Amino acid sequence: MAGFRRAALAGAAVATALAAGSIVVACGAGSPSTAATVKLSVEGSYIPLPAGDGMAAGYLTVRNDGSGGDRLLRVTSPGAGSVTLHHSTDTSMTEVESLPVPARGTLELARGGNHLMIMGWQKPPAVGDHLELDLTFEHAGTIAVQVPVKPLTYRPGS
Ligand SMILES: [Cu+2]
Repeated sequence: MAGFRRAALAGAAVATALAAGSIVVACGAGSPSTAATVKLSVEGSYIPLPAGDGMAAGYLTVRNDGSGGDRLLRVTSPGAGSVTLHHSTDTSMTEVESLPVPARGTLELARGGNHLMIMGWQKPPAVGDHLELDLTFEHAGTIAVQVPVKPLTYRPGS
């Protein structure tokens, strides 16, 4: 909730949608015609059903159709105690402070790469459930996404 309040104080908007969130903001002090904008949408989110210890990964794509870059700073959930940002390599993974969303590009959280680590579920997740994730960005504010829990072996597009 602190994140929401901070975002609201900063004048950012909060968007909620069932399958995808989208938000547009202008930033920078320039005139409207020259200011960089970020135009974010969240696509393809899912959580493979955790194997049993309650620790789950979260995957999604943040698309930026704007001319300015942004940064994913924090993810929280009303249904989970902790959500952290992880960077993976072939042999290890480390928690990171933030992840960049390039201008006119995407931030991909996908198997084998960057991902969310979700712990402390309030109730054991089941396939078909949705978990709200509140993604807070440096410029775009907070976007809430309802993320579906999928079978452990689910692959996007399959
Ligand atoms: Cu991880």
